[in-house]
Amino acid sequence: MSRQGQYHEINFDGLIGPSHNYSGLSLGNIASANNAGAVSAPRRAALQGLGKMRRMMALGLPQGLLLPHHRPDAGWLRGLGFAGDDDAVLRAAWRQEPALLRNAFSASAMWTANAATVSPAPDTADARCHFTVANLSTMLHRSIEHEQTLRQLRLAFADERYFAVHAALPAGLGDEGAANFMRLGPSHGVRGLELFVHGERVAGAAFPARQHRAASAAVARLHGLADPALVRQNDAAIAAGAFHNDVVAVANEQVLFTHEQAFADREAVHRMVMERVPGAVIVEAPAARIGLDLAIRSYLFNSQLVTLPEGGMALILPHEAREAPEVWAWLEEVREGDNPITRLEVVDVRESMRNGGGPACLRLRVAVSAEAHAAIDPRFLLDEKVCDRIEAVIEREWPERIAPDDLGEPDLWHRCRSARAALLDVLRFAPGEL
Ligand code: SUG
Repeated sequence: MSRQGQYHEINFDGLIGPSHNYSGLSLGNIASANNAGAVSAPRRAALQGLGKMRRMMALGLPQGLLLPHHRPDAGWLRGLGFAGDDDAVLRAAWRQEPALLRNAFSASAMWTANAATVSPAPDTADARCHFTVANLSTMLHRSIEHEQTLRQLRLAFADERYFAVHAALPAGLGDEGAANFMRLGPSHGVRGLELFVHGERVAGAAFPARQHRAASAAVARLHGLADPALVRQNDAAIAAGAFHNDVVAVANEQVLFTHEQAFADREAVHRMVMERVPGAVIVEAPAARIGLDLAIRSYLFNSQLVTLPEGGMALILPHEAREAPEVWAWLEEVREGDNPITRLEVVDVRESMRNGGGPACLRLRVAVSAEAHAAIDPRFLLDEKVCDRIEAVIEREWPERIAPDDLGEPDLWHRCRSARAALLDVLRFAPGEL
């Protein structure tokens, strides 16, 4: 097994696409429902996302990116029987089935925590880093993503000496990727405990359980994990709007940062973590101090918990957590307390937040050795110069605002297409490569 010091984590953020809008497509996602029909600001959204990536780099952390998908996806609509060239397809869909066009328009691929589940090499039977693309089959607009995600991941992580990228599971098994997955271990470079969190169908429940147990088990088998843990999410958390587990818990190395009501059997999860993770630290928000509703409104658990190069860990939190006084007071106690969290960093990702996507939703974590890092397609890795180039494209090409009725406008369709093409060009992807 590789030595632990050589391993580090790269966060691959989804760049927020030019079609970002508020269509209220996600049942069980309260922010998405509350903002349905609002006017979005794609340019501001993408700049906020890029700003977060720059903040991570300023902390000395490597940063990657995944690209917006082709939207509106006329090809998908063609598969639903609309015919002709792209404009004809989109026009007919808008006239006959506007709900389908809204699905084909979604920029939801930005939330790359849902792109795939990733098991780093120290955990897997063949000592390669394994990815399984998430099928996202519970939500129609998200079920469109997996083909383009697979293409990107197979390109970025093409080197089969280090990486294995599995296609999405069959649609009947709901799989939402790393948003329902945590890895705990003394460091990124030694075998860890991989914890898969699923929901169960509950009669009469208002919201769906998006991650199915059988899907988690299949991913664990595909990745060749020795002893994965399959843990049930608390029904009350799903009912309160925690449509993914990463809305109520996040882990990094030996630390589990969680809400008291995240899991169906809290004691069993805590016991397992303490037994199986050397030096484990559980930082838990008591429900009496931070109720589930407040946790979900402020998204404090949808923060990125990252190891800092100088030692210690930082929580990368959304502004909404800073603005809730009870939440911030508790977070300050955590920072001062006896645990590895030494820094609280607040980022503005409000445009994404209004669709239920906080800092942690916007990134896919990939822990790699130095050699595996060097084998990643460099076009998916960022430095300040590349960020500058991306920023210029966003400023020039991304729409400033999208109102609900704009989705039927050919000008917007063309603009979304040409903006993405300009981005791919600047990042040196050949036309048709993605
Ligand atoms: O799947 N929102 C996303 C938010 C995903 C958040 N990801 C994590 N928790 N990791 C979702 O519900 C809203 C789209 C709309 O309503 O237009 C949306 O898809």
